Amino acid sequence: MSLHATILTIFPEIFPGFLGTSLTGKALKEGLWSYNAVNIRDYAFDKHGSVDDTPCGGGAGMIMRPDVLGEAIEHNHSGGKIIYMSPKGKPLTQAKVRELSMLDEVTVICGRFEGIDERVIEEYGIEEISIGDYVLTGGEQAAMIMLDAVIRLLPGVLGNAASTENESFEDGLLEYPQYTRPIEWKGRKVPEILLSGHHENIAKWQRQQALQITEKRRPDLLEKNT
Ligand code: 4H4
Repeated sequence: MSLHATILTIFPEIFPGFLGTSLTGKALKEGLWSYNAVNIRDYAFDKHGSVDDTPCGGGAGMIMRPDVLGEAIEHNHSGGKIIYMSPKGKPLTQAKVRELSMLDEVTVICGRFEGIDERVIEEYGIEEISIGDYVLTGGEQAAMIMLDAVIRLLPGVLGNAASTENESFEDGLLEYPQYTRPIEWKGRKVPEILLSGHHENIAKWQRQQALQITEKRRPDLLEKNT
């Protein structure tokens, strides 16, 4: 099973970007995922390639036109979920990443300016997703971050060495602290329990550490799991 991403953007040249390197780049070469970056400007109606206009009712910035974006969607979307990257969207979580990693195809709209005309979201039943409570210059950055997390979970990408069971969020908690050699570094030793070889006690310690870190840094995650 592989994932095909249709990416609607006014900067197709940004892709694959960092997704073309390391694990995601290897997966791209191996066909574990693929993408088609579509230039929304190719669907403009005028020779200037206009894709945006001023907001009705006033306000700063420009809004992506529904007629142009709609053409780009209708000529490139072949079924499946359509996602729009936006600060107004539902926060991206590992659960959502896992859900998206099960899809065969996904269309991702990268907003620019101050966003897109609301009627596009209504017309195509688009799901808005945010990667965080801040405003970027472009949705392309957000799309690449989301795709990175999704591609990482595709079968064959991480290989057998790495497992995702205990990583942050998979069990509803932040991950426990990790250590490696040297055993002592600047007078700081690796916790003895991790050198004991007693796997049951190590697992207990790691669970306790994960609960402690989560309670301190993200108590909201604990509330969600009660
Ligand atoms: C889109 C800015 C929508 C404002 C944008 C709006 C994010 C983010 C992002 C370029 C574009 C910005 N995308 N998570 N955070 N007016 N995208 O900042 O709808 O709020 O995903 S608006």
